[in-house]
Amino acid sequence: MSRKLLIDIHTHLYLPRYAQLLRARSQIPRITTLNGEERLVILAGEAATGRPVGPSYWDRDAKLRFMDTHGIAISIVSPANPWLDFLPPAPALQTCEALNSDLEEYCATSPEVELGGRRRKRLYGMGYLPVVPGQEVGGVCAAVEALGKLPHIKGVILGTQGLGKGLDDPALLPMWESIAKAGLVVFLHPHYGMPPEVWGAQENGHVLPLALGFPFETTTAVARLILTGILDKLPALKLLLAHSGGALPVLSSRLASCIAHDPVAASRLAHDARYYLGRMWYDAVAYGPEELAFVVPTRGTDRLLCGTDHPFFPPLKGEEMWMSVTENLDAVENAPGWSEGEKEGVRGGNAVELFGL
Ligand code: 5CU
Repeated sequence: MSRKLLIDIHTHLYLPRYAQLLRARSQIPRITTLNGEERLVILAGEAATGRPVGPSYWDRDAKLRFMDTHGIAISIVSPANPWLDFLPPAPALQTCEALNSDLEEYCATSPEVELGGRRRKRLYGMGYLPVVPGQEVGGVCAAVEALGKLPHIKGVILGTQGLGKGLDDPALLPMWESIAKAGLVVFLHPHYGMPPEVWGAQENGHVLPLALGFPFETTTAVARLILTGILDKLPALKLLLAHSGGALPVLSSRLASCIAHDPVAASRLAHDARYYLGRMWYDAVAYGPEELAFVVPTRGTDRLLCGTDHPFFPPLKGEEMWMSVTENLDAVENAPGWSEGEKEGVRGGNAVELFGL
């Protein structure tokens, strides 16, 4: 494994206050107890027994140990799904403020590391937004403004439900404007996948919702967002896409061509769809060098950044090194035709640039 600078921009947590919230619930999302063991149940269609959950989700020392084991110098942590999506508007606002304050504290009191001759924290964060059905967009903008004042918060994590009508809802324009103004990175992340019935009756565990449902959700949400023309209106908006942008890199020319053949959609955009995809950033959580190569031709390696998806995908046999991490690092190492400098950028340099570390 490389000993060069490694920064993890896709790594999650449930803050202790959030875990408590899930423990108090009797419906999904929830943390329940089965035979004395805590279990996490968050996905639609997931068995009521869920999967094991423990300190790797909320304990900062566990996060730092994981980072040390895998040679990660700095992590930009983001709350794991489903964020505040299930709360009514007023509790979402209050909980958002409290959790973002917890997240700032979590990062501000983390150990330091030297980076380019300067001392840096090992943990920075991307915070919550109270984007839930029925919320006034003004409340969301106020949360963005508050986040922009927290010194260790570098962005926001955003799901796809919006205020109930998705991210292409015109009512969200003030939110995008305030995020761009605050200079925060938007980490777009899936949660809902596809309707459970598309996966059929055979029991396949989490395989299909995670392998296909998550990336398809991102693909659809981002295509819809592009089609609003938001990136023409807000050139400063920084969008970072989870799981290497889902299917978008491989569908980009098809999307561009379908738009070019549709007078209504085409008239809304100043550029070809590939231009907008080239304006976004992508995590390198694709698990294979060939798949990373799909992301690169139009995007360039300077828009790819390493991620682990910790604490999800733990090793089944408790191995110290997580396969979900080493597979992604090997993919960068073996990406066809990349120079050493480009690989170093993907491992850490591009994150320094994007997040202003
Ligand atoms: O394994 C999972 O369910 C997940 C999840 O919910 N969120 C995520 O980011 N990765 C894996």
